Amino acid sequence: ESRYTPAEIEEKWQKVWSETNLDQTPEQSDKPKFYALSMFPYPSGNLHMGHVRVYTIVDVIARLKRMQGYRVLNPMGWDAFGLPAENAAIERNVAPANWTYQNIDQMRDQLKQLGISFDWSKELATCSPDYYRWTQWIFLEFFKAGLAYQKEATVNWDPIDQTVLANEQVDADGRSWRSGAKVERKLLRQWFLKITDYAEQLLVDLDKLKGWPDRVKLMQANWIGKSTGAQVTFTTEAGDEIVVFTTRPDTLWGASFMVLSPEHPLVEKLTTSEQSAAIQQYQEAAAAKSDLDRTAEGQEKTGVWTGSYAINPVNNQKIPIWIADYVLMDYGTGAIMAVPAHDQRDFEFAKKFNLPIHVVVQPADQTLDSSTMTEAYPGEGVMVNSGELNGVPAGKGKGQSVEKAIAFLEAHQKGKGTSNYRLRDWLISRQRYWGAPIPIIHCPNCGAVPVPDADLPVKLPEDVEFSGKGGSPLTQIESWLNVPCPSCGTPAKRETDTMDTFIDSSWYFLRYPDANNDQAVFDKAITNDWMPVDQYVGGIEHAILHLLYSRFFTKVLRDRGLLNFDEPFERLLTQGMVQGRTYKNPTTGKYVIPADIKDPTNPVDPITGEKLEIVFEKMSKSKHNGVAPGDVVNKYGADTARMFILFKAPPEKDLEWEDADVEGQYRFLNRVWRLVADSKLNQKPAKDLSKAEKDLRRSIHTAIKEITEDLQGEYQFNTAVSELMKLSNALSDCAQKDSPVYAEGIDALLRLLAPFAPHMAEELWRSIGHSDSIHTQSFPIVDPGALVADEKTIVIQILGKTRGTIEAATAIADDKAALEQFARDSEIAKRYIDGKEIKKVIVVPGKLVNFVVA
Ligand code: ANZ
Ligand code: ZN
Repeated sequence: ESRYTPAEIEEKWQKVWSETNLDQTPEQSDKPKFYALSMFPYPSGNLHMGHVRVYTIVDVIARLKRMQGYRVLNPMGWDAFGLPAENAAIERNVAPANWTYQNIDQMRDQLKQLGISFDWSKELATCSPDYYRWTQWIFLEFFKAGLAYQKEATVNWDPIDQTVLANEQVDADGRSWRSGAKVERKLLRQWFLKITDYAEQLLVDLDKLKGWPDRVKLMQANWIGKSTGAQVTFTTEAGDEIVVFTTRPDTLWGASFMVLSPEHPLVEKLTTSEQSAAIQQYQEAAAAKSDLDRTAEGQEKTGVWTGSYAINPVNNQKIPIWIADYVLMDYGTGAIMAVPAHDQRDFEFAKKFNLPIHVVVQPADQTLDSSTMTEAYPGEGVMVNSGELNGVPAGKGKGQSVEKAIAFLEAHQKGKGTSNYRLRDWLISRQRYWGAPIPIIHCPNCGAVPVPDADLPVKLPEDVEFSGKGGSPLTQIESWLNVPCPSCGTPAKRETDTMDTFIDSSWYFLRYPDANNDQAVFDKAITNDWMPVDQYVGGIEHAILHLLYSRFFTKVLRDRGLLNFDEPFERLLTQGMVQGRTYKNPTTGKYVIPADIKDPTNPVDPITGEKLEIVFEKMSKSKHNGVAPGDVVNKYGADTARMFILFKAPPEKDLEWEDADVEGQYRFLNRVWRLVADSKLNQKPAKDLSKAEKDLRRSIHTAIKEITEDLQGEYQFNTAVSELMKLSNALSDCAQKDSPVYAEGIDALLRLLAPFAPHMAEELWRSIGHSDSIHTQSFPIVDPGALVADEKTIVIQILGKTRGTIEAATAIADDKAALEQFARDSEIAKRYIDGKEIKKVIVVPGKLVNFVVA
């Protein structure tokens, strides 16, 4: 009898599949299309279990859909620009391109070992000029649409190395990763994409995403952060207008001072000479703080009076104008009306600087008194001290104070209803080398001029030195930097910033369908045919930025006439983490290396002897709980690794890596192997089925039904694997291995197994005499007729004691009276009742008949 040798058969079939182009994307046809997409990895050099999980999930879906008659696109690529390559260059003097491509080669091999059915002919790497040429082209589309612009923004500046740092290069103490210098903030002119123009669409279209997890949609909505309210115009004593954004225009009668952001353009004009020194000092201090520090809750409030006053437009009260850092310049209008009675930040500010507090909302259950309040009251109530708003219920909704206040403002031309978004424009400039160069030439006459199409890509120069000092290497290569202006010919300079790598990943899914096009970003007909992605699979860590940016790009390219759909990803599955077992010392919090533990059933600290805690946490080096995919594949084979990952937890849930369960799946595959390998199957048509054959057929089609349902939409792989195990048990238990029904069962088992354990399914499929790949076969379809039992087994009891079973036709078994009669007439009943008097008969239709005799 042959043995299951995964190492041999997996390599063998991977080779055959690749040689026969099994995974190649089919041409356009009338078959329905299915675009399966997994988030492409960063080529760090090593595949980890998280990768194995995503790509296994996407592979099962792709294989299933192929068998269900779809033409499937299942592509793979590399998110290959970014900081680690550049850090490697600085630390180890290897060129970022070499480092990256070596890593890609290594990871591609590891992926191939898993038997994922990617169409490798569509492989792309975002760092390749064939790809970033089009990233640059798309940037210019944004530029031409007025959606890419420059403005000043702060960066992290390392004063020792004289270079800009990415946030990841600044440690928790605010020091540079390399020089250790205290990082400063510096203003630089940088590029932005105007995502705010699409804020409303990005919010509203979330409703179209029926196949997305609610929590991801909620995170996106919160990130966009729409607030509705009003803009109110105040006038200063000198006659200047200050517009504020407020979500509570109804509290306008309670506004007792104004606060401007320290960066507000009117501050200089409003500042009196007495206040000027204090204001200037405050502005400098605020500039050094991050937005997060400025707005953190519970922060001691600080601020300075400008010396000027404004007039409250509804009650003509003279109110002082202050500046304070808790008001941000880039939210709303950069100025607020302060209502200390009903806004906590304003309350704290008023208390600190002794500013007046006016109550304008009275709650039902208490009476607020501004002199005794200890915090703001933001809740519901009734409007008071508010002119014609008095008596109106406070809050939003028809006929309530906010709507009334807006109507009042509009009627008196003091303001208007409006909304505001927390979403900011996207800062895409990076002062780094390893990214797509922004294709702009700065000309002293013409300003920012796009690089002409014919000159794309603007290639990254290759002989570059990486010192980590003195700014991006691109600023130092004169031959690359200096070019004539494309429009007037004057000596000009290239833009030296490269693009945020999130740009690369905001459109890669549009490129895959036509990945090798060297004439255009993609062929519109091809990409519009394949898009939108039918199933996207990836990590929850991308719930906000990557998905939002991809949605934004899709909408802009649609508006540029390239795409004919609104949303890129129809369905989204966010897979859970893979967690490993850790041994943690509860007192020190340290993780002990598993090899140092003598008795795993009673783990103790090898040094202190303390009892260790066993907890499952995300796999990582520092916790010594990683499991290398290669090790598992070498020991058990890819099919077992895949089966375990799919079986252990539903795909959205975290998965605890347990060697015992891996073993369990290995044993299961071995059972399947013994069941099928070398079996002689009766391929004759089945007729006149025996009871046992009918039962087996019912098991077969129940498995088909359950698995098909488990894989429809929700992708319950774990329960599908359980069904496979049940079916395999039913087949092993079958006494009639020469029955055509048994052959039908083996056929179904292999087809059902094929998406999960593709190598084994292929090997066994061929071993029972097929010459075509199982992966080109159809997925089994349930025969509803096989599911209905035409007989049921009924237990016969006498005085509650089981005496035997009888087979009753379903129609009889399910009918109480008929079943009783049928049971009375049975041989078993007659034998045990043996003429005694029947006092009572308990009948459970479909199951049991119990005779109570004297
Ligand atoms: C008066 C008021 C009274 C406010 C009240 C709130 C409660 P969200 O929901 O986050 O949009 N605000 C406006 N612009 C600001 C800025 N640039 N920096 C800091 N705070 C700003 O919050 C909107 C509210 O935050 C606005 O409504 C404003 O305070 C403040 F009982 O105006 B409110
Ligand atoms: Zn010019």
